[in-house]
Amino acid sequence: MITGIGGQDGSYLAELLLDKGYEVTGVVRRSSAPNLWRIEHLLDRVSLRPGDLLDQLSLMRIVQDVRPDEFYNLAAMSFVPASWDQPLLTGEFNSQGVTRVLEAIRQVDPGIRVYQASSSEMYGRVREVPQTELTPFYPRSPYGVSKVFGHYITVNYRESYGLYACSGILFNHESPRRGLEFVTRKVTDGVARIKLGLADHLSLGNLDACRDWGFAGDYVQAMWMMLQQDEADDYVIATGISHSVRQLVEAAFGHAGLDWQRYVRTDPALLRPAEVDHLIGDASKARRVLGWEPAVGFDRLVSMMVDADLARLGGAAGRVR
Ligand code: NAP
Ligand code: G4F
Repeated sequence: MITGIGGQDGSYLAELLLDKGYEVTGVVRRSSAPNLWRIEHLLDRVSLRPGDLLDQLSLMRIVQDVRPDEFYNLAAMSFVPASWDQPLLTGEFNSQGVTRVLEAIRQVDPGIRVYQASSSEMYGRVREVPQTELTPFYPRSPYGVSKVFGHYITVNYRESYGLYACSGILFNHESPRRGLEFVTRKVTDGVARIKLGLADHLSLGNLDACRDWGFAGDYVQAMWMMLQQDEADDYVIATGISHSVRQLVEAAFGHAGLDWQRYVRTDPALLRPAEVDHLIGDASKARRVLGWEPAVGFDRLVSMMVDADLARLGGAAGRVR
């Protein structure tokens, strides 16, 4: 069972589990216009159930009906800037939503294994470089704060009730299916638009921020591996290599044969009230215990995303012309 199956990670995880022969159920919240474009190619192979992290009864009912072996809680309000606009709702989804999931599992069938999608945003103003499972948290946004609660309530249900509950502390991971509001996809989409004559500039915020960017397809493998161990535990998942937004921009424009300095503008309105300056993860524990290794590096990730946006918009540009 996957909450957030229609999101970036949910779509890759559903593919991975189907390939392994799993029956996959996705939990999707009701919407007047369903947002299932990432899993359109899977719709005949997964079953979808209506449910919402805000609604305890819907979660209890789905868990009771389906009785999954593994529950991946990926649903969240995942865009950091939006968490300053809606801090209470962010907490309802990302903090209490996790408690609702854990409580549904505890009450219906405490034998269900559960994965919680925790985040490197919890490290915020980092206390240690690189960050490990033991590095103290110092979140810098309502999103980061909400994820710290989600992490600790997962640990707490494991320790209080013996649930097999894992918290994956994942560093940024991207793909052609990333939402257009996140910086990697905003850049690769912007590059494609400029290259195809659909735009003449790209506005960005802080170019100095550094992130440890990996490929989402690699990271969902780690989620699955965490639920296949003898004992539940928490793991950092990261590449161990960090790049600045400026380096991301150089790589993406360079891949399309463009000089980024001619097209990129900085807009102070895109700066955050409090920034996370530099994230870099140490995934030694995941390597040692799970045998997990990322396969896709930064340059291949960026070129894959630029190529995908060029292919997607190439048709649109042709139609516009
Ligand atoms: P995403 O693309 O934004 O997907 C989030 C999903 O959650 C969407 O399918 C969304 O459905 C669903 N959702 C939101 N609120 C919900 C609710 N109240 N009830 C049910 N479903 C709800 O995010 P992602 O990048 O795949 O990330 C997956 C998880 O990993 C998130 O928890 C995120 O915070 C965490 N994480 C991500 C990264 C990363 O770099 N991608 C790193 C660390 C942690 P709608 O279509 O209805 O909005
Ligand atoms: O791509 P971002 O919006 O991702 P951010 O804030 O690191 O959060 C993502 O990764 C987290 C894991 O660490 C997840 F938990 C979270 O759900 C999400 O997936 O921004 C990355 C960096 C920031 O420092 C931001 O200030 O890029 C900088 N940036 C510069 N210009 C920009 C922009 N970010 C966005 N979104 N848009 C810009 O124009």
